[in-house]
Formats: sequence, structure tokens, C-alpha cells
Amino acid sequence: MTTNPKTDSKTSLDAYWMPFTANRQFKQAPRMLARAEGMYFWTPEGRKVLDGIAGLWCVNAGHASPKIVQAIQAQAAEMDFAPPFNMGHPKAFELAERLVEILPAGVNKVFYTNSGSESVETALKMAIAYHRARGDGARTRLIGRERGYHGVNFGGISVGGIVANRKMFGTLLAGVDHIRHTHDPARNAFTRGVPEYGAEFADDLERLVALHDASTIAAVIVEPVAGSTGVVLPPKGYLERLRAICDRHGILLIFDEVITGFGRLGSPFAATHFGVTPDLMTVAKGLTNGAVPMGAVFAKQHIHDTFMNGPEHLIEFFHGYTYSAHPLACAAALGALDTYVESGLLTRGAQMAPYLEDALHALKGLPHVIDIRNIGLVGGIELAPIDGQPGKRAFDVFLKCWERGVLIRTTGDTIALSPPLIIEKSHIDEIVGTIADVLRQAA
Ligand code: PXG
Repeated sequence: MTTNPKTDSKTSLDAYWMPFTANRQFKQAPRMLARAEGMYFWTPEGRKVLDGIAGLWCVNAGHASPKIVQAIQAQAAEMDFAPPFNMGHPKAFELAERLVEILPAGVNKVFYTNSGSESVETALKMAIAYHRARGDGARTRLIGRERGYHGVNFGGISVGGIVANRKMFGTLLAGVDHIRHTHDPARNAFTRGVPEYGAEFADDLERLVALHDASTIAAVIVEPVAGSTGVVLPPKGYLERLRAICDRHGILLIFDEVITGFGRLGSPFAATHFGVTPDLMTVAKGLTNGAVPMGAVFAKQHIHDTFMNGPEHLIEFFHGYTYSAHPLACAAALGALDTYVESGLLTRGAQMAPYLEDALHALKGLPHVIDIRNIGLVGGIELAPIDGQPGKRAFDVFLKCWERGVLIRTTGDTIALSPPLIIEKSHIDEIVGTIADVLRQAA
């Protein structure tokens, strides 16, 4: 039971089955959030908590950003819903046009979804259907990467490589294979920024091409910077090499930019940051600053154009969602884009990154710290697991930071930081300082 501060009544915690949560642990000691603004959450009791993870990699402009709040409020009153199939509304088109302005050259078509998971399913289906529309219908295989996270739907967990997210759910999608992951602590531990070693891991795609033949492979999907697995960066030259191998074999390259999109790395997208342009990009989260659920797939012109054949009165791509281009989401996204551009947030990460990098790497030598990784406004601090209890060491740090008023995220035994892009140096000091104190005391 918890006390509702508004009504003072008791609400049972029983009915809500929480996602990706240790439900029993939570319900014994609930961590409730009631309000949010800027860099902070407040608990129902009024305790202030510094947000070190932008909600969940999404609140890039900080919480309750005024333009976004106003846009949602006005849109709810003006038009709550409009059917997206065979009908349109102006903000959906305006948003697509505005997005194309910040996308890498050549990527200029926008297909709306409602989450990162839906973006991934959409991109995978688009890739297979594209090859078929070209008359190359044998290209149906999808290649993911070990340790990859692409949401939780069947396509996403099939190409994904996080064992816990896959093992409970049967045989998954047929015709999927995986290249190896790029984590190589033996050579790259404590590297500042992208690691020096491992571009050759991209050649693992050639192994799968040799095994399956390129003529059966539709697409490869990777996170340019992997988040959920615990912040794993692409080695220098790796993404370029992956791009070259895809080009050589007519395989589409999909970047899953659900966490890297909208300024996280200090550039609008990972594609712009690394100068490698994929054929399809998936986004969500920062698209609306997390304020309304929304995702999107960005496609190169020629992929879109390949579908635009057949009788003009017929649907070209049999795919879409009731809530695709939802008016509230479009309004929120336009408000978010305005805010990002006006405040320089799409590149602010680049200015703040060196300070975060120094702060994070100063943790080297503290108890249990076995690796530190960083890029833009992303940080990963990997801890040695407690024998026989993987994940527990980091989860305990998470709980202690929460008690001290700092929200961090842990995955396995890695602490992942992804603060709002409005973060100031003093916030970085507080987040990293709190983690340091907790680590010292836990020793
Ligand atoms: N792709 C990537 C790369 C993601 O990071 C998704 C797809 C799925 O998005 P939706 O909107 O369906 O959740 C994600 C989601 C974490 C964490 O702790 C990250 C995500 C979700 C939950 C936790 O790093 N990313």
C-alpha cells in the first residue's frame, strides 16, 4: 500500500504488473515519482531526485519543457485524434519535413510509429518488402548482433542479442543470424571515447555472407552505440567497415538510433556523428522528448521509391498503426524539435562531453570498477559482479544512489548514465560524486 498524497487514500500496488521490473522487490520498497521539471524528479513526499538518465534516455530537453507542454495542451484541445490511413493532418507533414532537415543527406522519408520496438519491426518489414518489390524476394534473412537491443517485439528480440530477453519466448523469427558483439575489455578497457581496437569485428558479417550467401540477406541491424547491454561503443572504423561490407553485397544497413538520436552523442544522430549513413534509421524516445509515445523510421529516397509502383489507388506498404502520426505526438515532436534547435541541444552534448568524460574516468581505481566507457552524454561504469549474484552489485549502487537523491540506471553490473542534454557541470559533479561515495562505502 502507498499513500496517495492528493487524496490521502491508500492505493494497493497489487494490480499493476510492472514492465522490466523486479515487481516483488519494488512493491516491498516502492520508488515513486510524482512530478518532474528540468533536471529533477520529485517523489510524492517532495524529495528531489536528480535525473541522471533522462527518464530512460528520452527527456533530452529536460522534463516539462515549456514549448512541448504547451504544444501538447493546445493540440489536445484542437484535435485529439485523426485517422492516419488515407487521411492526413498538417502537423504530420510539417514534422516529417522538419525531421528531414536534420537527417543525414539522402535520408528523407519518415514513417511514424509509437515506440522504438515498433520502429524496429517496421524497419525490418520495410527491408524485406523492399527487396521483394525490387524483384529480389529471396533476400529475407535478417542479421543482428550479439548483445544488441532492439525492443521487445518478436522481430526485435529475434535480431536482438540479449539472452534474458530471448530465452523465455520460444523459437522467435526464422532466418535470423547474428554477428559478434564489439565489447573487448582485454584491449579496450578504460578507453576515453571510441575504442581503438576492433574494427575487424565488422568482418564477422563476411562470415555470415559466406555461410548464407548474400542473395538471402535482406538487412543488418545494429545500434551504432549499444545502450541496454551496458554502453558498448563502436571501435574506430567499425561502422565504416560494416557499411562497406553491406554495400559490397547489396545488404541494407539499419541503424537503431532509438537512444543515439536527437543529440545524445553531441550530434543530431549517430549517423551524423560517425559520418556513416545507413539505409534505414529507427528512432523514438527523444523524438518527442519522451512526452508522448512516438517512434519513426527514416528511409533513403530509393527505398521509398521502390514501393511506389503498381496501380496508384492501391496501398503500397501494408503496414501502419492506429496511432501512427498521432496529433498529440506530432505536436510534442514539433515542440521538442523547436526546443532542441533553439537551445542548441542537438550539439550541446559535444561541449559537455569532455567534462563528463573527465568526471567518469576519475572513478578509475575505486572499488569494483573494471571499466569506464563514454561518448557524448553517455557513460558506462562497469563493476565486477558479486560471485554467483550477477547484477546485484550494480543494483545495490542504484538503490543507494536513489536514497541519496540521484537516479541512475543499471543493466547487468554496468551503471549507465544518459542525462538530459541540458545538464550543467554541477549536475555532473553531483551524479558522479554520489556514485563515487556509494562505491567507496560499499567497499
Ligand atoms: N532500440 C533501442 C536501441 C533501444 O534502446 C528500443 C529499441 C525499444 O524502444 P521502446 O520504445 O519500444 O522501449 C530501445 C529501448 C536501458 C533501456 O536501460 C533502454 C531502452 C528501453 C528500456 C531500458 O538502457 N531502450
